[in-house]
Amino acid sequence: MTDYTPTPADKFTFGLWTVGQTGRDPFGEATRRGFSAPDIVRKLAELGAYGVNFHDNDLVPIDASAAERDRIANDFRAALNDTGLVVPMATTNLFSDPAFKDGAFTSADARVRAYALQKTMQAMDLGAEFGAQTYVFWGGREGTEVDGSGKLLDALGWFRDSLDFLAQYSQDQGYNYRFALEPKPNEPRGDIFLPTVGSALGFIATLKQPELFGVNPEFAHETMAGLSFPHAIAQAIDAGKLFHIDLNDQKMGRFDQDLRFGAENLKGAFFTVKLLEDSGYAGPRHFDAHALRTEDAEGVWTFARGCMRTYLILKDKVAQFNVDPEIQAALQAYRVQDAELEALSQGYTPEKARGLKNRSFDRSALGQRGPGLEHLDQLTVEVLLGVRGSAPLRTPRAQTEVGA
Ligand code: GLT
Ligand code: MN
Ligand code: MN
Repeated sequence: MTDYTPTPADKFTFGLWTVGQTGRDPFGEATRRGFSAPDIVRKLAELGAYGVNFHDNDLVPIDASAAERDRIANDFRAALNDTGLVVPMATTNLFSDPAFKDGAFTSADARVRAYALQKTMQAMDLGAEFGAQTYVFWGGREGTEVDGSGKLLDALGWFRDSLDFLAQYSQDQGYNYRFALEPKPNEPRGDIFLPTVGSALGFIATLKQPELFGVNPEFAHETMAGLSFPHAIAQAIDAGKLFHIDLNDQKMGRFDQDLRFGAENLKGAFFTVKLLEDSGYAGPRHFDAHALRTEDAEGVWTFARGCMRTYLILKDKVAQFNVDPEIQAALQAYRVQDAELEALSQGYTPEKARGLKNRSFDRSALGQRGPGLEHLDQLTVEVLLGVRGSAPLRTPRAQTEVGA
C-alpha cells in the first residue's frame, strides 16, 4: 500500500534552475536567496525525486577558474553519491550572456557561432562527467525581432550545421548523447526559430543524423503558442521522438509562467499523464517550473512536492479512467468498426481502390450518428473531480494537504 509520496522509481527530476530560481523577473529583484547545488540535491532526494538536471552555468559560473570548476564539481558529485540522485539530462546556457543577445548558433556573427560551439562542447563534457544521457537544446535567443536582417534562411542553415557538428562531437567522445530540441514560440526573443514541436520535428528530418535527435516539449511553451500540449506530445510519441519532457503549467496568452504542474489546466495535465503512462514513455518526468515569486524557501519545497504529488494523483486517475466500466463502454461506442471496409482501406492495391470507388455510402446516416462525446467528457470531468465510484488505487494519507 502506498500514498502519493514519490520514490525514485517514479523518475521525477528538477533542474537546478527550477527549485533554485530566486524570484527575479524583468520587473523585480530576487525575493529569496536560492540554494547551493549540493543543498538542492539533498533536498530533492529527501522529497523522493530521481534526478537533477543542469545548465553548465547553473553549476559552474561562466567565469570560474579551472580550480573552482573542479571544487564545485567535486562537491556536487559528493552530494549525488550520498543521495543516489542521478543526472539524466544536461544543457548549455546559451541565453544569459550578452554575447548571445542576437543568437548563439544562429548569430549573424561567425565568432559568436564558434564560441557557442566551444561552450556547448565544454558543457557536454561536464554533463558526461555526471552521466547525463540526454542533451537538451533550448534556443532561447535563437530568433529575431527584426526580420529585415535577412537571416531567416541562413539562420536555419547555421543551426543545422551546429547541431550536426555537436552530434559528431558526441559520437567521437563516446558520449552517445540523445539530443532533444526544446521549442518555444517567443520570449525572450520576439520570434524564436523552431517555435513548436511540429516545427522541431520537421527540422530534425533535415539533420545529418536525425536518429540522434528528438524533442523536449514543454507544457507552457505549446500553450503559449495557443496549441494543445497533449496533441504535441502525441505527435512526438508517434514519431518515436519524445526524448524528454518539461512538465509545468501555463495560462494561454501570458508570458512564460512555468507554473507548478497541474496548477492551471488540470484536464491538460491529466491527458498529458495519460499519454505518458499509456504509451510506456520510460524517460524522466522533468518539472521545468518554479515556485511563485511570492514564496519563501519553504514555499519552494511545497511547490516541488506539489508537482510530484499532482502527477501521482493524476496517474491514479488515469488508472481509474482506464478501468471504469462506463467510460470503457463509452469509448467502445465511440468507435464504429467494419472489418470489411477497414481491410479495403488499408494497404493500397488497385483492386482495393476500385472496390472502394464502387461502394455506395449512406452519407446521411453517417452524418446522423451521435458519437457520445459529451457523455465521455462529463465522465472524465467526474473522474477528475473525484466523484466517480471506485476507490483510488493508491490510498492517500488521511487528511494530508497537497505539499504537506
Ligand atoms: C529556461 C527555459 C526552459 C528551458 C531551460 C533549458 S532554460 O529556463 O525557460 O524552458 O527548458 O535550457
Ligand atoms: Mn518555460
Ligand atoms: Mn523548458
